[in-house]
Amino acid sequence: MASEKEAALEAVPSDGPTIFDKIIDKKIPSSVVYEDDQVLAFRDIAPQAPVHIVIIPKVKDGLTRLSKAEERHVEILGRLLYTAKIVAKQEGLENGFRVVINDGPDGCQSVYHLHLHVIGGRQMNWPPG
Ligand code: IU
Repeated sequence: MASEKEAALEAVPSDGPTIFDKIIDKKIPSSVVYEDDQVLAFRDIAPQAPVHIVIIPKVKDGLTRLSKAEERHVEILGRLLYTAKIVAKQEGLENGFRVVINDGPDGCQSVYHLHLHVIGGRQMNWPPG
């Protein structure tokens, strides 16, 4: 399996469907930890920490990456961030956690459907790699 960095560098930024559409449609299995009418949160298939959850909007609406965000996306962006808080609490991350959004090749984005990573359960470092 390619490393996350390799996958990101090989990924072609596009507006087309991604694997996350299949996860939303339950066409491929995922370990869902939270779901409502707007967002879905599931365990990352390649966790970088004891807790690693991916949060996505159910409707992409052009939001392939953060740099494509427009005014109409403000509400869903807030909803995604608030979901990070809900999920972190649910996972028992009382001592803190990290929220990450990778954007584009330099940001190491491999799936072009905007998503937040909630990472926790261990001491984080700074600066990130
Ligand atoms: P990135 O920010 O685009 O690099 O994050 C994509 C994440 O999606 C990455 O951490 C993958 O491990 C994760 N993922 C997944 O959870 N399930 C999948 O089927 C695929 C990727 I493909």
